[in-house]
Amino acid sequence: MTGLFITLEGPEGAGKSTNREYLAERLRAEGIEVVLTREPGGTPLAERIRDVLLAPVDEVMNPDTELLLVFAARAQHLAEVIRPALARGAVVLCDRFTDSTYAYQGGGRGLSLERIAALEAFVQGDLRPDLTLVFDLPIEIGMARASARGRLDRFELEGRVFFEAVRNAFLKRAAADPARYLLVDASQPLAQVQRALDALMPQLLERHRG
Ligand code: T5A
Repeated sequence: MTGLFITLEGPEGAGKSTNREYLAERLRAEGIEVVLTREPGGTPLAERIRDVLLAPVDEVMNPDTELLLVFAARAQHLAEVIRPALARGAVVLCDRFTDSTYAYQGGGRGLSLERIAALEAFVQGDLRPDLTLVFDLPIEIGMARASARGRLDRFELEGRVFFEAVRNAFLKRAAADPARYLLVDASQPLAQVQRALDALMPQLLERHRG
């Protein structure tokens, strides 16, 4: 048995958390150890960095500061949670990972993709997700779902141009590597989205068996 690293990505309110729980239930029913985690965050220290990243404050956060905080949290998360879980043979289901950095800090903020790639290599070495599910939907549907939850975080306060750039960055990454990415139409009713995940189960079980 081998560990399997699966990330769930997409714009705000796309259903990543909801579907992460669903996949976890399906995998656990097969007797597989599943580690559910998220970024930024996943450890007490990384969750403190998350609070800094998400809390709206008067001082504008410099985009480089934002980028470095995201990778600082990731370094902690990898060392404390992700690498040990994969070494035990668990399936790690992570709500957002480095594709979000390419989409938000690269696409949204306009930071250099080469700079992001350099930090990715520094923090992750050659570790990349085995599979990335990109939940895609029009911006207005995702924002309506996210807003229904109440107070908006620092990213959710951005405007339409920012979110279009984020969405396009995810789509571009998914199109460039179809072997690693699976695009899911997240604008469909939840039952239909979950049918697409059901269809993925045989492949996941086979890959986990190695
Ligand atoms: N960030 C993160 C960066 O900028 N750089 C990085 O490197 C990283 C890792 C994190 C923020 O940090 C930024 C990006 C983010 O802005 P977050 O809370 O993890 O924030 O991300 P959000 O996208 O804000 O999380 P959300 O909870 O809003 O979205 P989810 O998890 O995609 O959506 P979910 O599952 O909570 O669903 C939202 C609502 O929609 C319903 C659900 O029941 C729920 O009420 N829903 C559906 N309704 C109808 N049909 C469907 N198909 C539905 N699917 C879900």
